[in-house]
Amino acid sequence: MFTSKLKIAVQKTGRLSESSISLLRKCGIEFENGLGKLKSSARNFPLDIYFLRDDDIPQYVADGVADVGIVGENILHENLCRVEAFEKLGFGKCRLSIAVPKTFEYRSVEDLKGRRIATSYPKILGDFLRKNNVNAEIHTISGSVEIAPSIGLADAVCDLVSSGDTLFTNNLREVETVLNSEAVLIARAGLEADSRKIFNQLVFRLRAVRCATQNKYILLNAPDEKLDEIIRILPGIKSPTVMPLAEKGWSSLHSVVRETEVWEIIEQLRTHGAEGILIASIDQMIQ
Ligand code: PRT
Ligand code: ZN
Repeated sequence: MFTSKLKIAVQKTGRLSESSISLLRKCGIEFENGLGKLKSSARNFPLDIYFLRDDDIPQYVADGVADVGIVGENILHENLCRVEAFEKLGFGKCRLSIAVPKTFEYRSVEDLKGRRIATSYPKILGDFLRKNNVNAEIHTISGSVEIAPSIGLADAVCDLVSSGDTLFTNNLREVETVLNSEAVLIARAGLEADSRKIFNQLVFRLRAVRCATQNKYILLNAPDEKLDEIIRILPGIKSPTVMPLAEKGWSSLHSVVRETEVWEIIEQLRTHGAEGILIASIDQMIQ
C-alpha cells in the first residue's frame, strides 16, 4: 500500500497527448482525460496526471511540481533542466532538420557560414553549428518557421519534420538532420523512496506494453515432417510451443514474432507448408 502518489505531466492537447494518455491506459491505469482539467487522479494506481503545455514539462519536472513526464526529446534537449531521460516510448517520432530553399545550392554544412537560420530550437541548433565549426546567425522565432525564407527573414530554417509535407509545400529542401526525436519518459533526479517504487512499477508496465506492441502472437498448423524447418523460421521468446493436432501427422505451433518481421515470416512459413496461420495482437508481454 502506498501512502504517496507519483505525479506525471503529459501534454494537454497536441501531437503527444493522445498517445501519452492511451499508453497510460494500456498500462491498466484508469483516469478521466484532461479536457478542461489541469489534473486527474488515477482510480486504481497511485498516480496524479497533470495536463500541461509540452514546453513547460521539463521545468515542472525539474522543479518538483511533477515527478515524471512525457515529452519529445526535442523539448528535453532544448531545455537546460536537470531531469533524466529514462525510456524512449516509440511515438511522436520526428527529426529536427535544417532545410534550405530549393534554389539554394547546398553542398555541405560549410555553406551555412554567415547565413541566417530561423528556428524555435536555438540551443540545439547552436550546439550543432559549434560542433561543425559553422558561424551562422540564429533567428529565434516561436512559430511558422517554415515561412521565414519566403518573407526574407532567413536563408534557412531548422524545424521539426515528420512527413516532409510542410517543407515541400514551402519550397524547402531538407539538408541536415540535427536531432532524431521521439517521446521519452523523463524523471526528476533523486525521487523519494515511495515515488521511486511507484515509478519502477510504472516503468515495468510501460515496458510490458511497448514490448507487446512490438511483437505478435502467431499460431499455425504444419505437417510433422516440416516441423524442423518451420521451427528454424520461428524462434519465439525461447522456442515455439509444438502441440499435436487431433489429425495424425500434423502439429500446431505457437510463437511470438517481431511485428516488423511478420509478413516476411508468413511468406516463409507458407512456402514451407504451414497452414491456418493466425496472427494476434498481444496486450502485455513480460520477458
Ligand atoms: O500547446 P503545446 O505547446 O503543448 O504544443 P505544441 O504546439 O508546441 O507542440 P505539438 O503538439 O505540435 O508537438 C508536440 C511534440 O510532437 C513535439 O515537441 C515533437 O516532439 C512531436 N512532433 C512529432 C512534432 C511533429 N512530429 C511535427 N511534425 N511536432 C511538430 N511537428 C510540426 C513541425 O513543427 C512542422 O510545423 O509539424 C510540421 C511538420 O510536419 P510534416 O509532417 O509536414 O513534416
Ligand atoms: Zn509547445
